[in-house]
Amino acid sequence: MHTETYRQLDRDHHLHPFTDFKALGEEGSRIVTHAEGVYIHDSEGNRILDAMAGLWCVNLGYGRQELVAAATAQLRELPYYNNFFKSTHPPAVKLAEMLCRLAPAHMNRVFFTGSGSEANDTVLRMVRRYWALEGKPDKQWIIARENAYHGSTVAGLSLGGMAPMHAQGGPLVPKIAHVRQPYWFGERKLAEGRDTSPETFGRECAAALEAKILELGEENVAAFIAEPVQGAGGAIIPPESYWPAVKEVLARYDILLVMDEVICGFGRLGEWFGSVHYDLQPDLMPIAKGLSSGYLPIGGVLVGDRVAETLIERGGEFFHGFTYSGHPVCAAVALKNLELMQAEGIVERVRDDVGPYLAERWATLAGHPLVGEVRSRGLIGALELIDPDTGERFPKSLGAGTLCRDICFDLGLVMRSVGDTMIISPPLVITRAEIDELVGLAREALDGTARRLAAREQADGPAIMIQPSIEESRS
Ligand code: PXG
Repeated sequence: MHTETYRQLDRDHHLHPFTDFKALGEEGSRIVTHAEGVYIHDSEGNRILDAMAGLWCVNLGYGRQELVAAATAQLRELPYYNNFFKSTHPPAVKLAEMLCRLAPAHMNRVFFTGSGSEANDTVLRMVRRYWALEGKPDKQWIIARENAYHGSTVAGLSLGGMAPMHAQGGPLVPKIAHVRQPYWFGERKLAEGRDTSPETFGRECAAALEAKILELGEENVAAFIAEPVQGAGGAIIPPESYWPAVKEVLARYDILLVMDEVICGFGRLGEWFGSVHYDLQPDLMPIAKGLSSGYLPIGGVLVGDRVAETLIERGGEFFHGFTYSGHPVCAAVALKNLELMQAEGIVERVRDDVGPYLAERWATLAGHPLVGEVRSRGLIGALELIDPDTGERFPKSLGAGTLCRDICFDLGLVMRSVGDTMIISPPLVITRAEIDELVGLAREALDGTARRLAAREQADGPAIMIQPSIEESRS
């Protein structure tokens, strides 16, 4: 079919996730047809470096025939059976065992789901159930963070802290509170215009968590949920003081720690889990995305011994599960994905080789006049766009981030914008040469963005009204 035919059918029949349906209908979709390694290809013949690994998930890169073979073999053997009613199948069992081997030593159980959102629904059910079984049914409050993303189901949306999402989804799940995020550049430096050090700010954010626990009453608080590094919120890498200070706070109170590893899990930060990178011992870890390198949908919750033992010994039946919990084909692909990551030393490669290399190359963008801050950790990176004349954000109406994102696409690079924060999260198999290409394209895109913004300002205000982007519906 021709590109225009696809566009027309897409416009007529397809409602896209996180999309202004009308605006996209007018603009038309990009049709991605195939992919290999770190590159995607579209129906108009463009080859584009996918510096987002799809949606933070294609960790092993595109086109891995071993994953295709694992799926095909499993489809032939047993395309579907469930894990309900005292049944299971080899792929689910083998994947569970392997995951628990890779997870921190105190995590020896996994509950499978079909996605990260379902994983966080499971988290919500599990933590409240845990405390009820412990004889503390009042411990129901879950503390999350502002601007967090934990998924799009009602529980995921409620745990998340994105105000525009909350405005559409209510009423939300009760007894979820949000505390401030450790986003020094956006919150402290720009929004508040103060220059407290990142380390002080990190400790202040941990103190805000403690204040919230005291306000709600420890006897009413079930858990704190957070990502090691906030992904969708804008690749927010907390100040070094943040996690140690949060650990100190949590040690004073009896509440569970849930680390959302949907993005940071499976090598993104140079360890199997972001929690290991930050030396955290969570009670629960929701996982998805990189678990199967995105080849098939699968997620889950890794459960620490403390919670698992209570659920097993005292819980009776847990009335929760999904038709596709531990789907055999998804599980077979996830297992093969983890085996390949292990055999090829992908996690160590991120930690010792491409992670430090990206950090070094990415940091060279700091000198660009549009860039107010550069940060990276493992294979996550961000650039904060600012107006060089004021050192502040550009007026929202200029849509600087969206403009930069669109210029990236035209140059052959997928780089996301979250407001005016540009973010990357490339496949973990990216080579040094491809990192050079990525950084070169990002620099070109920044130059192009600067030129276009200057032209607009000269034309006395925004000449072109920019369509609200998918990303901006969240920021
Ligand atoms: N937790 C985190 C930390 C996530 O990033 C989810 C849970 C939900 O997972 P599912 O599989 O239900 O989507 C996510 C998902 C983006 C973007 O544009 C990010 C996600 C999903 C879609 C888009 O950054 N993260």
